[in-house]
Amino acid sequence: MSKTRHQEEIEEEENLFYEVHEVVVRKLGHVPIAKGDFHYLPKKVQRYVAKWVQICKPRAIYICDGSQDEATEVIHKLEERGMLHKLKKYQDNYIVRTDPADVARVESKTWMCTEQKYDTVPHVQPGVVGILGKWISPDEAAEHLENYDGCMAGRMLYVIPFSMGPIGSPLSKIGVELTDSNYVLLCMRVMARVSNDVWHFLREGDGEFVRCLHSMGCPRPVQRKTINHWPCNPEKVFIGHFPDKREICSFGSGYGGNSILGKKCFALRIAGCIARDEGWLAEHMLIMGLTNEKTGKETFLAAAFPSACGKTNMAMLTPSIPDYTVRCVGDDIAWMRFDKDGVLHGINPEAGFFGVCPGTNMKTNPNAMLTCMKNSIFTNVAETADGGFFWEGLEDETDPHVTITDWLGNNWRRGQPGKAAHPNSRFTCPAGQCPIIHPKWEDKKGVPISAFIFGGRRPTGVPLVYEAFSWRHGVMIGATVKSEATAAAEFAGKSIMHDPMAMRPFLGYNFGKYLDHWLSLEKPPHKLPKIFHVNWFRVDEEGQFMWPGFGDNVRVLDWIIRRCEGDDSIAIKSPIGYLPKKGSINMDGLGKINWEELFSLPKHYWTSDIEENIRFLDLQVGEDLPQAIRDELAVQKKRIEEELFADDGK
Ligand code: OXD
Ligand code: MN
Repeated sequence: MSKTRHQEEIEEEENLFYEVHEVVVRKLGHVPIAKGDFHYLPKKVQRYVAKWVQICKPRAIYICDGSQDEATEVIHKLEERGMLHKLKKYQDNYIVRTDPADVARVESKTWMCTEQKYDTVPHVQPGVVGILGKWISPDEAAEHLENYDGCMAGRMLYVIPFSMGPIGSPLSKIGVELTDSNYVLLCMRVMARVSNDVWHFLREGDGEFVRCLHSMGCPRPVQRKTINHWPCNPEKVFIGHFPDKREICSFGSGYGGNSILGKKCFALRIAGCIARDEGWLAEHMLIMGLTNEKTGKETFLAAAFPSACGKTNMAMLTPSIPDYTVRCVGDDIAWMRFDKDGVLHGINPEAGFFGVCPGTNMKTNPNAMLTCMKNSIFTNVAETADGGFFWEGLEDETDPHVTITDWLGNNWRRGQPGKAAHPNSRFTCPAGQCPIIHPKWEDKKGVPISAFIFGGRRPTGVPLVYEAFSWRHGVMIGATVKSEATAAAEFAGKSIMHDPMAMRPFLGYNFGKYLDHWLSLEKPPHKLPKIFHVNWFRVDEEGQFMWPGFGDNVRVLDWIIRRCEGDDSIAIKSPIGYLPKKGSINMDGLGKINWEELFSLPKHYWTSDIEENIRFLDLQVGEDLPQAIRDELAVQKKRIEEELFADDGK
């Protein structure tokens, strides 16, 4: 196979480096090392750092070691500057307000850069604007990269060694992030494993690491007025991924998903490409373990939901029935590989939770609340005068007389129009603090996964739960995931959007090839997880939720687990998959639940839904759509036409 331009660039740099190593180090010599020993870094890392130091021109280099002293030093600096302050109600919790122009992932400025366009995006039908991945040519990307010239002038460059996944696990991967934002450093310390040990590991292993460059894009003296001590450059935001080079270059935004590069950029988009090449899966999934209290048997489930559908709530749910103990392995991303016996094992590559605050409270997610009582960072939340955090959903847990300052720094009164906290305000907290964190959450082998669950916010038509007939049918169900739009990205409103496999914003390569990759996993000795679809969000004619959700979702998970154990007596065949037989989900103590409505399949809904799905995939994936998925869609359409009766759904 011929080398891509990116691979050639890497090799060229490599050769050059050995020749000019001394020069590189001498050049660095103009830029003082504020902390750490540059010569101690593996050679490849030295070269990577040297390259960007020469371009970005920081005032000094700070090589992070992950120690507590390091965090204390940075926190003090930021406190002095006024960017961050302590929430004195808790232990070592801090609040940060961003520039209001920098509050979410910017999907319109997030690109994958490959030489061949169709490596990144599918062949959409003529005239169609593709929504599954965004491609940028190397030439266009090069123009954006020009913005890095001098972008760190007057600022410190932090070199952050990190591991996604437990250091040393065969399922883990190493990254090095270069950033001029100390807020990003603080968040990376929570969300990834930042440690000096990474250097040893790189030296002992294959030396491969994902290159992660981040700049706020505000060299000193600043050109743009800094708001809330939050430098950013919204006009020039660029989140570029270079899968051939295993490199990410992020510019202009300090917000989480754009800047904490271990997360969406590395652990989903770049890792997705690595997973395709190496035969594993990097997915937007939580992992949870449920132990049956009677039998002691534990089952691990991985669930994919579009952003802001309550993944964090589900990952650490408090069961409303005593039958199960739930423990959390991860709330957002799963890396999974089949072992030699064909069992799929998953790890959570992250070390922390970066959760949406509004809606989180002691009723909806007590475990998340307890996780973030210390050592956490709160971004764009409101603050109470007694040093607490506040956001929509905490009304009943907050002194009604306390004064509140909203996320913009203004006085805020309950009941006034507008939100106290930004809808995408976040807590960043160490996963290890979660009261129900699984003892194996850092197990290097990972945990065995029995089922995949897809879901979305689907107010109409979609039943509480159904099960795929087969792996292929399940992949088709995943490919047609849809949900109401979210505040986690820049979109507004409540339209239903396609979000295939809950991966739409996080796809690292052509979605048709991604489906091929999933389908290719159906081979010996792989023991494939069963696939389910759930919908906690169906509403009745009055617009009321038909299912209580939250801790009661365990009742649905119980049905799923019994299906995984092979209980055939609890399912009935329907045109869209297996549905629970009436009464097979434990509804004890729930009051009035309208089973018929909750599981109804209105013919008009499913007819237009399947037609819309076929159209969507045809327009958006075109010739790249695997034939197996086309076939699954066609037979599902036929089943809907032939087996659903018009009066089935009221
Ligand atoms: C997130 C998301 O996890 O947007 O932040 O999915
Ligand atoms: Mn997510």
